Amino acid sequence: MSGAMKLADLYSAIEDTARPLDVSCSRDRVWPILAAFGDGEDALAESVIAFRVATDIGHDGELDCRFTIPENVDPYDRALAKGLTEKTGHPVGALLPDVQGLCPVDTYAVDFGVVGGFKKIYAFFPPDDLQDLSKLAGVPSMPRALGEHLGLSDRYGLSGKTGCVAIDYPSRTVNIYYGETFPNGIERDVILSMLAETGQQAPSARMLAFAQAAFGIYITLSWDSVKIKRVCFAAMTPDPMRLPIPLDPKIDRFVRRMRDAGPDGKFVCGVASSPRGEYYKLQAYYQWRPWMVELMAHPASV
Ligand code: GPP
Ligand code: MG
Repeated sequence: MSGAMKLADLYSAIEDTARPLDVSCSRDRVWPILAAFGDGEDALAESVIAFRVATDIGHDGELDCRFTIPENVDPYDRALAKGLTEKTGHPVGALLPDVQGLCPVDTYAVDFGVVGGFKKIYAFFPPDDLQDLSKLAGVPSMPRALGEHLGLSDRYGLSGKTGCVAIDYPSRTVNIYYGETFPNGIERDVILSMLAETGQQAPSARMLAFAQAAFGIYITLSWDSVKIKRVCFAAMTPDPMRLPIPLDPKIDRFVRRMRDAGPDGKFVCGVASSPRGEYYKLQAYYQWRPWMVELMAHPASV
């Protein structure tokens, strides 16, 4: 793809994607977030950009947009400087600087809701230098839940393989993504015992079937509890319609649109267990760059 994509094109694409989802999109709200992470109209020309919807009630009426940012931008400094998030004494505010002090970061991405505004910063580690979970658990501002679950990660061979950390500022949660994990899918028994051992509800037959095709797992932690809040299984697919996922008419429209318009129909679908029950996530790439596959640790496709 050429570098011709301008911020204004991206803004139009967000509006066009939001409309059939009945998500209200305002330029005053969205533009400052796009403009915050790069200078000039071409700032995101080289970025990987994706749109995401989810099927749970908490995500209804929302469209999330996530994109990698230029190398010279520190995302948390920039988010503070542009007033996208407030300085805080909560450990969530110390986490990115702490991780940066300890681990090499290859690429950053940010996530925002068209309605809800700025949400997350993703720090991707180099694909050939995935990070030790025990090192991350030792980060002073990291939720304690990570340290509590090191044994579990060890048992599943996941400990030395953290590919990415995402920090959600308004929700005050952290996602830990395991990289280079299950290129051939995940065994049924592994899924069942992992969910049981992390205190999640038993999965539905549909979740279990979907999770077996997943290439990756990530967990969500908070500072409020030593329990793992969510466990999510992610699979890459050219066509989510093929997967056993219930899609309501709005999401169905989103998938069809992105399937026809997106770069070779690349989607990452996820199923998450959470305290409010299972839900599905559909992420469609709007602008793709081949190196994203490296950061995703060579995902298998279903
Ligand atoms: C999956 O988690 C998303 C990513 C690993 C990053 C995608 C980044 C790009 C630049 C495409 P999530 O953010 O959807 O998790 P959650 O459901 O907790 O928001
Ligand atoms: Mg997602």
